[in-house]
Amino acid sequence: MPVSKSTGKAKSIKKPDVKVPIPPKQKRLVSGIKPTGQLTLGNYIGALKQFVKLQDEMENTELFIFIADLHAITTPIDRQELKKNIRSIAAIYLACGLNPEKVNLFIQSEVNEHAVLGYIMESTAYIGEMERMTQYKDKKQKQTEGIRTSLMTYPALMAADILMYDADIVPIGDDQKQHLELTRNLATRFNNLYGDTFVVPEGFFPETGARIMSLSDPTKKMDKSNENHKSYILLLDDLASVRNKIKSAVTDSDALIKYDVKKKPGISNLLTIYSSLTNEPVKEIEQKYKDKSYAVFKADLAEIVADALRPIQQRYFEYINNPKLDEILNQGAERARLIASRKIEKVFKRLGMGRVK
Ligand code: ATP
Ligand code: LTN
Repeated sequence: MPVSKSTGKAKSIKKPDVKVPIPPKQKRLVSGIKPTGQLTLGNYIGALKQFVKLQDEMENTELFIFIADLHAITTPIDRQELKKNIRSIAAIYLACGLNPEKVNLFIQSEVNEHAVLGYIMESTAYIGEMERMTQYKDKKQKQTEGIRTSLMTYPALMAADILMYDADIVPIGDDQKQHLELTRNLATRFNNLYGDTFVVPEGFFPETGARIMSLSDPTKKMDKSNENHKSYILLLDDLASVRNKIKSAVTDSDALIKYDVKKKPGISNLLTIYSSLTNEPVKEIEQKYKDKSYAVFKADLAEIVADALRPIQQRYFEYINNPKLDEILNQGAERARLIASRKIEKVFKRLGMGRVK
């Protein structure tokens, strides 16, 4: 600092009269996918495609996208399969167009703080809230014995995943709405109890395709954990079987190509897939196929799906055995750990835990 010759005191510098623009606060986007199986077309349309779009469209936003392997052990899973799924999903993320320059891509279990904050969220949530979760009730029904405690408490871990990074925005499919609402409640409750700590996040739901349905039972969600292989399309399915699955998708008997989820769930689901992959509005697709048969519509859709998957599959094989994939995951985990460790320190302080001052 300059010093006055006469008084020896520090001279204050007159600031130039120019307004320096304050840079907008960086936003954060967080989302994850469970490595419980190979990814489906539902995951692609409802999640991956949205991540890529958001990465390209959102300015001033840092993305945290992770493979939620801690969530994958809420139900039994073979260790070799889990290992394979984790790597495969990471490669698919990149193959679908996630750019590691813009996105922190990492594996959840490599950032220990997730489990710690998950426990703290369990200590913020009430049992009644957990028991009310629709996904828990559905999944519990599918198992007869050995239902794991974490199947019920898992929304607390999901809340931790989101709140850890002060996420402003969380892109998710329709089925995760209830979990996000719970996350918002837990953040607010914690803030009220212990002082402002967490950002209350907003969900982001795709306009079309938030819920792609099963091809064999269009009243149920297309789900990679389903036992019927014809009910879903995997992103890595060979293209001949992709075409077959589309062609044998369940539709009704009146051959009218019209969107009506209640009366015609099968064809409505196929229209949604068509519209999500081509960006054509459903109304225009209905018009285009006004006088055409289901068979013609399905044959065209089969090609559209195959065309969408072909480049993804090509890029997938470039990544899967490439050490570059590990570099990207290391880099992502490092950045995530930095933010997560700071957050946990703050949370411990708020709670009066340990010796943090
Ligand atoms: P599981 O069958 O093990 O419950 P899942 O596919 O429902 O798995 P994730 O793989 O964790 O769950 O889902 C990742 C993202 O993909 C979530 O945002 C979820 O909402 C979205 N998603 C999953 N299935 C569909 C679907 N059929 N339609 C649209 N989005 C989906
Ligand atoms: N619960 C989600 C996966 C998931 C997630 C998250 C999504 C785990 N943690 C955080 C968004 C943000 C699912 O089952 N699809």
